[in-house]
Amino acid sequence: MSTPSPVSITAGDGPGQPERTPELEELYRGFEKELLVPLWTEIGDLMPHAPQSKALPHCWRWSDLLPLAERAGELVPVGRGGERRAIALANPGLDGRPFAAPTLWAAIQYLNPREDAPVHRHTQNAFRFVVEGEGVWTVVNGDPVAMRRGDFLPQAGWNWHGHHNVSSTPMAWIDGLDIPFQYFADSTFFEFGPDEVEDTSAPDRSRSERLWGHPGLRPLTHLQPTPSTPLLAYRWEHTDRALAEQLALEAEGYAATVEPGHAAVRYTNPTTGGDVLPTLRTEFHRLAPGTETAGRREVGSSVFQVFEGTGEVTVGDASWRVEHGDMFVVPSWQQLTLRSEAGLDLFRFSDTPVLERLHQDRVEITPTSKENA
Ligand code: GTQ
Ligand code: FE2
Repeated sequence: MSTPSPVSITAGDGPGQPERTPELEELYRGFEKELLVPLWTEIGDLMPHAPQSKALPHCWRWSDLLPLAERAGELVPVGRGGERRAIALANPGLDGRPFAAPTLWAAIQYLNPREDAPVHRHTQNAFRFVVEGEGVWTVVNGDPVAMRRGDFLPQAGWNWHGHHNVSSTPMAWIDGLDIPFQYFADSTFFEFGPDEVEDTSAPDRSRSERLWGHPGLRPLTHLQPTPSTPLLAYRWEHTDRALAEQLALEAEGYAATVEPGHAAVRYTNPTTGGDVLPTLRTEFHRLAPGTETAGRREVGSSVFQVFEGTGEVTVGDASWRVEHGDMFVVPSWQQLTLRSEAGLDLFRFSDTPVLERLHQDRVEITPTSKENA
């Protein structure tokens, strides 16, 4: 008996479809046997008029994520093989795969007091964002980097890294990686390092911050651009102040925000001014109280985490009231509108650098109804 063909062709009835005759069915069975697929039965799915993401808008609540991560902290050890106590957000439109969007991995990771996540490296680009807590140092190529509330910690592909909780309290944070993109591109390599994080010191500032963390100042020993940022921590105090100053300048009569009441910054690579990582764009957005953004849709996917405040988020046909820690996904070409109540702080990451480099980026802004009226 021959193995069944993985190809299955369904005759359609729409425009441009041939008449369904026994001869046609026989032709289609011939295609299936020879592993051939005609364009005319697939064109609507493969070449839509605009992106039709299989991913769905979805919001994961911090009040659901954190208790489950805590329970995993009780039941699941961290060690060689499993590597990380990281729990990925699985988009409901993507067949249960651990992908928040077709290109993006987003996870909550959890470390108990004095626990070590073993050293490894991989081609996938990664970052951590800390919505609350402290006590973990991520050790990147031997450089221990403190992780504290509001900090953004990029970690480019192929750098050795492990995490170490030096404190007496557990800590949770979120990870973003380009795992799905590299999975579909078949570009992934992975290596184990030592089983234990070697440098368990806990310096206040990493060597990378001591070299690179001075605004507008570049060491003359490092003038070559690097594809990923050499700065391993972007501290909350800087992000917070940059956003506060944008809103203050706007209030003082300078048009310093991206739109009224909406301040935003992008984390950048100090050697290029471009994105911190080759495949991931990361930003922080702050809406002043009672602000509504214009509707925005763009090619590519993004994931947000609410840092502080409350508001209402609309993505395509979905709408949620969001608060601290909640995470939501905006699939490609779905319109996003944000409304703050008493203010809203949001961390965002997206696959935009990939799309820009391939010249597939596109953005469409729809003014809010208030401005229309
Ligand atoms: O912390 O090194 O969420 O390698 C997924 C893969 C975290 C990590 C994730 C990883 C890591
Ligand atoms: Fe990793």
